[in-house]
Amino acid sequence: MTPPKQTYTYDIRNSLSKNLFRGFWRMMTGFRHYYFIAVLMLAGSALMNTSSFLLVRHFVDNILPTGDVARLAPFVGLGFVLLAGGQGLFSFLSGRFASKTAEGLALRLRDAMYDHIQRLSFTYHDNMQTGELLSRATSDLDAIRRFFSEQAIGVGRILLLFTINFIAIAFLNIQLALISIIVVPFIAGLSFFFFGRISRLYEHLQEQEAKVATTLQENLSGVRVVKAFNRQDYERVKFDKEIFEHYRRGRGFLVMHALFWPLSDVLVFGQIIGGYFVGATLVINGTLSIGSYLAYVSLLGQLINPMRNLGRLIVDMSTGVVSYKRMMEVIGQEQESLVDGSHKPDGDLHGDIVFKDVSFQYNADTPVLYDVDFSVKAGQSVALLGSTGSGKTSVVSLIPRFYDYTSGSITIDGIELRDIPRGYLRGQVGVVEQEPFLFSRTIRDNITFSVSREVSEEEVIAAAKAAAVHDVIMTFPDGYNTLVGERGVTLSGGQKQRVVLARALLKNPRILILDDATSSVDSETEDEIRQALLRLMKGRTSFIIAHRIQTVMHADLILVFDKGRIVQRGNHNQLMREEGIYRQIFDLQSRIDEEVEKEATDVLGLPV
Ligand code: M5T
Ligand code: MG
Repeated sequence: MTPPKQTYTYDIRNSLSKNLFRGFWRMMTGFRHYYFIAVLMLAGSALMNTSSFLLVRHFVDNILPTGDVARLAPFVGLGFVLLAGGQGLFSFLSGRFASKTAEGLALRLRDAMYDHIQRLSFTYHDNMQTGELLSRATSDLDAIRRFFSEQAIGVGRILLLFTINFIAIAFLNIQLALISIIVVPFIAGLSFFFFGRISRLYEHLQEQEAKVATTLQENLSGVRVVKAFNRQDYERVKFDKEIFEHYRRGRGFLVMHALFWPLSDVLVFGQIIGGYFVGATLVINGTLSIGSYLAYVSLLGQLINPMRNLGRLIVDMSTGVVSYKRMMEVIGQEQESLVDGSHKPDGDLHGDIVFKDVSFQYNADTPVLYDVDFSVKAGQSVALLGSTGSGKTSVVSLIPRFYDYTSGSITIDGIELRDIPRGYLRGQVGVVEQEPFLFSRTIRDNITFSVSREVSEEEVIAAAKAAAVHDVIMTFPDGYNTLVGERGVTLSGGQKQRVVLARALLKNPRILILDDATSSVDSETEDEIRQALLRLMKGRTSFIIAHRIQTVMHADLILVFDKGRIVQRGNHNQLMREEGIYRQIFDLQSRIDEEVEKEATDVLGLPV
């Protein structure tokens, strides 16, 4: 079954409002009429219910005294049956429409929330913990669903019951009606008092819930490290601490609930007994008929019992309100626009890239790149070399606008990067990230992830061959249909890297970024990949980050980074003639290679 279309056209940010009522009202867009029908049906059901008590009165006061009971009783009986049947039908319909509203809203909210989260900026995700987002997208969202399915409709129901039954009692005796609602302001006051307290406690509880989720999530994704270092006990203590705090806060929350209920019950029962008493007095005085009293006894229950629930509902609503606020904190975050920028080139980019005095920082106080300055012509390759933490990844992550540079200028084909819409730009750039990530889907799905069109088998195989991974895949029993990840075969580090490389190559981008893409691949395979890349890279601009000289030496331009600055630039031959880091690295690596070679021939007698 395909989801309803309105799920996709709904913009969750419209529900953003400082005013809670307005927020909830906006959230109900598209569902208001169902909700309205649900309330209308409720009114029908309540009317039927109340009428049956009035029928009791009619029977006792008007029919019993005539002595004609035998003839009229069947009609009265039929009346009761019809009223009960009608009440049941209306209440069923009301429930149906209420759940349609609540579940429909929840479906749409979940979808919109997920979509919103995946459109937030890299910076936001860098700073937000996954568990925190998880708890907002699950448990907070569920509280909002309950708000609509139980609380909002419940309040409507109670207000209706209250009004209808109050009118019915007033019809019997106005004095009695007024006496019957003395307790209402007290219950309202009590609810209000508890509402504030309980919502604060619930907010603390949800904060802790997010912490527990974060701890659990991190622990699970790091389970290998935990086991490798035998730190299960340490992790358990850490988790225990969080979960105990959760227990403590949950208990406080429930105690407050538990305190509220008996207090409101005392008020409610006091009111009911007082009402019975006053009613009985009126009967004795002769102001109220027996039939009216009988009807009153039932109606009073219908009037006051819901008040008891109202208090409960108002208190429960605090959870919906807190969750709404927590969700809106995420919704209020600016999405990263994919269509901003005034310059969307027609067709593909050419690939001339110029960095001019580019500086960049992730956080306000720690600059990462200083005055990065270089240019590359379309179709050329640039290699970035440098010690760890020197800023190589940061430089290349500016190109697809994962982050925006702080000062200076970057242009592609003469257009300032900031003016090129992110969506278009990312369509032109293929990235192999430093830490390869595969989804737990089939290998084919992972490779074809980079393009949204239908892809032929030949294309997939060509990409896999270029990444030197086709033969490996063919050794798996399920070939390209092999499941990656949690269950199924988990790939080795080098295999994973090559699948990720195939994914980027299949996209056939104008600009290719390979961040340490062959670090877990042996030199022989790397050679193979390099040959394939040389063919593929023709006419594309490429950025290659690597630690091995052999990987970078063929690049048209080699940039050597140190502490966020370019300290050397040129091609291999130029750099070899200079004193500097490049030659040091070259000497070091060739010395190691020689030693290995020597060892192999001398000690093991192996030919190299
Ligand atoms: C350069 C800092 C990092 C380092 C500097 C990715 C990232 C990095 N940094 C942040 O503050 N936040 C981040 O999200 O930036 O880091 P790099 O560009 O990743 O360095 P590299 O790619 O040259 O290193 P390596 O180890 O990949 O060779 O100070 O703390
Ligand atoms: Mg890096």
